[in-house]
Amino acid sequence: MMDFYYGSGSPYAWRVWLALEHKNLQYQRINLSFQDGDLKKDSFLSMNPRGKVPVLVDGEVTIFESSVILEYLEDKYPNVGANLFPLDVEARALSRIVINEIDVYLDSVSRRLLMTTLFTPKEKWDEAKISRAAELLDLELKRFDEYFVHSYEQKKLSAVEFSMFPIIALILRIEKQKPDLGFSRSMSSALESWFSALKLIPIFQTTRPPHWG
Ligand SMILES: N[C@@H](CCC(=O)N[C@@H](CS)C(=O)NCC(=O)O)C(=O)O
Repeated sequence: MMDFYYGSGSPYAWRVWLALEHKNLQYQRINLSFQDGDLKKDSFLSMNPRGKVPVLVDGEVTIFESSVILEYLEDKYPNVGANLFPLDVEARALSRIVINEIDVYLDSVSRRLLMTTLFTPKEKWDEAKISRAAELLDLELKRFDEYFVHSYEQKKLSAVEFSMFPIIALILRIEKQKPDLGFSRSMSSALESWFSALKLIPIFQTTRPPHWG
């Protein structure tokens, strides 16, 4: 049985949880507390020296970095449950490109919005910084529009959807705290249809962080 270390509300841990469910693998979920400093304890740092979730322990092997965990699960358990990546080599490379773009480009702008809003006390919010972060995020998301259309039309459920969905859910959660962000109003129809369709699928509902409501 694998041990899956996560923290509730982490979009990167959420993607791994979705993948474990999608592949129907047996695992034990270990919920760590950010507030209690669980991620900075020696026992956890010995698994991931960066002190970040998710971490997956599978027998003798310890893996961190969520996108690598997704690849590991697919490589190690290719015939268990549903696939996380297309079998075709070219299509697989295209999936990896999108996940890499999420991790490198979308991650940095979504973190910028997170840091200037949820991770800053409300009385210290700097409206100019928040608008700039929202603007950059909007621009970055537009780059994925073609993928949203394709995924929606093909009814795709793969590592790419599992990587992107938690980030969009987090952005919408930020907007709940700051409704004038207007993110849901400016969402492209491609993104909106894609997100609304995935939201109805049971694994996206059962794995949603409970404190997000
Ligand atoms: N690139 C990493 C990002 C992981 C990450 O940033 N995890 C955050 C939660 S979303 C974390 O554990 N933060 C705790 C900290 O930095 O102290 C991955 O994909 O696994």
